[in-house]
Amino acid sequence: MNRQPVVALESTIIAHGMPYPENVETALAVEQIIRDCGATPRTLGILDGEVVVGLTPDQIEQLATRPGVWKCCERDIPLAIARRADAALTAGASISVAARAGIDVFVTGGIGAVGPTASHDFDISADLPAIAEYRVLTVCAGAKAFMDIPATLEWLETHRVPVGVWQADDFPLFFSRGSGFSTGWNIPSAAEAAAVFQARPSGGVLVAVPLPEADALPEEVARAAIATALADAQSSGIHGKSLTPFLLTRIKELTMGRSLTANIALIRNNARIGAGIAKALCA
Ligand code: PSU
Ligand code: MN
Repeated sequence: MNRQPVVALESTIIAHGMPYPENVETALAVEQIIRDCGATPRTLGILDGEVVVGLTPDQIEQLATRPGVWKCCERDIPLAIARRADAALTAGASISVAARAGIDVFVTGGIGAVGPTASHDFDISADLPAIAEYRVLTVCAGAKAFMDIPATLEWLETHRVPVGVWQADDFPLFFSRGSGFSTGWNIPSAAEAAAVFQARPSGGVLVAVPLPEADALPEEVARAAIATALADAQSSGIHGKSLTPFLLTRIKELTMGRSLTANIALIRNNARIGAGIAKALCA
């Protein structure tokens, strides 16, 4: 019996990653792209303490507009359930939910990674251990340029995660394309990504897709905006889980909206590639 191709999607990008109404428009457009490619989208979130695998458009709107929606990483899920909270799931939290629901492919924008000062503050995103542990293939556009990319790739190697780059060599930098760090696996096709996932006995696979050239920010533009945003975060005392949402908002202002255009383009692109891999896994 052939299984149906399904693609899981996260909701932190909706509630905390983009402004309203672009967040809802993008979430619904991404679902439609996946349907148009012949797969079924399932956006994940928590409403009133209930884990929902496949939010309705109305529920997506609620997560985007209700006040006080949590940014929920995996360790926060039990508390969100106990408190009957509304919670958007990070990539790592979504991967854990997708694994439990038997969904093989998860599509996101950027993943959390090893932070620039991790060697003394231990700021390593919980996205990474989820990617390593759960039986899910994650499609992303890399990690933001201020993350420690070589340390992130080392972490993934230590934890035995195959990391491929879609039809390119360099691990991408979310808003821009090449980081200068090769992962050693240039993925030519959805069929090969699927075959690698199937050949791995347990745990996940990471597929990093450079965003389309036309929508990419030049690396200097992205780096300059990120540096200013990071300095602003520091002077405003922003840290921990508030940092990524703060930076995304500030970078959008500093780039006069170009970072948001890039973000929307990359998640749409990832959806198309993720749907293709989900179909290859069912072929
Ligand atoms: N990076 C982005 N955009 C995002 C996120 C990360 O460029 O929207 C979100 C994802 O949901 C990711 C989470 O799982 O932030 C990582 O948060 P942290 O860095 O606090 O682990
Ligand atoms: Mn962090």
